[in-house]
Amino acid sequence: MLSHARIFWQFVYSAKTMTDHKQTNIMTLTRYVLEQQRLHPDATGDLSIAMNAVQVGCKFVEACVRKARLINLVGLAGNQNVQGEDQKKLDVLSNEMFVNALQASGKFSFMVSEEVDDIVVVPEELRGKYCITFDPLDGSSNIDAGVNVGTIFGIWRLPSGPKATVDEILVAGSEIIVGGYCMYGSSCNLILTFGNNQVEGFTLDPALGEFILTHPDIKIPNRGKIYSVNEGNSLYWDAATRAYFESLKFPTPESGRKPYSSRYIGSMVADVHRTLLYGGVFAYPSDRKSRQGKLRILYESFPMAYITEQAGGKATTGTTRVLDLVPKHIHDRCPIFLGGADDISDVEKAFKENNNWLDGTQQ
Ligand code: FDP
Repeated sequence: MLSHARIFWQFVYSAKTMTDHKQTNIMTLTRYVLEQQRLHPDATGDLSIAMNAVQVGCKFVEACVRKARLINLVGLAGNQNVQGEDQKKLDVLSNEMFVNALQASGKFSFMVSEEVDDIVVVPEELRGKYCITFDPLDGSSNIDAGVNVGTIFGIWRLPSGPKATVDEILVAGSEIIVGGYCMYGSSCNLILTFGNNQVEGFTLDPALGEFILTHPDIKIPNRGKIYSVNEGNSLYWDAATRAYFESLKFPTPESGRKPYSSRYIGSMVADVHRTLLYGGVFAYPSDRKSRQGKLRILYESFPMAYITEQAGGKATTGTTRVLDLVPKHIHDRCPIFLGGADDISDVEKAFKENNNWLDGTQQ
């Protein structure tokens, strides 16, 4: 979309116009996807159909999250409610919904879900040219407390199309073609990039049941004022990680900076969303207990790193660009620092100058 058109949409979709429904020319997510399709005259429309399935999955999860407490969707899978009926944990239910919707679209051959141990192989008659990786309900340990949770997804084109074999899934993150997440919070926001240095944010209008473009062309500030990390792990950090966070909390007089504020929700989608909008750094570094950090490469780190880069930011393990990683197994993890370009350059510098678990200098 052209930049003057962006300004137009930003103006049109103020919170007021969303609620009063007087606008008759609105940029829904479906319309946006179709416009992107039109920019590529050779496009088959497959990706648009695939995105429709993702959208349906997100709307379903949003509806469930909203009423989870009321209809016994919180708690552990395997529990029974007072009527003696089996309860389905919200993340199990979300996974089932996504798998069914994505499979039915006929556009995917493989799916990798946080909730499923093995690759989900789509039956031959429904196979398509894409692979999707997703975490249907990320941050679910927060769900009982009503904290924001989200769905994260990444889409890859399979070089051999519907005839692809599973080894085509484990490729570098830079091969990703769509990255997105949907945050279920005080409002439901879907953030999406197809590349081209464009990241767009949509908000679900519950009355219309449509995602409306509300945050066009998101750009992450080069430098922020907030850091977001689980400091409870700091005992186990390496010297590089400690040095970096110390530099944010105790800036030198020469830097001319004030100490950064700390914000950590403990739900990746919510922490990344804030970082994207306000700037700063979100991190889940490696530590002595978990040398590969906690977050999963295929369906957490890759999509979030892609979104961050397309918004003008950077994502690193400390020593390597996240999107240069090639996972060996579908549920592999990696350390991650993502945020504004200047903030992440400081992380890279700290790792060059200090011992760390990643290059083996810290033992
Ligand atoms: P959760 O365990 O609640 O599903 O990878 C999952 C995740 O949440 C991320 O969303 C979040 O950033 C991270 O784990 C939080 O981990 P800690 O509790 O160890 O800080």
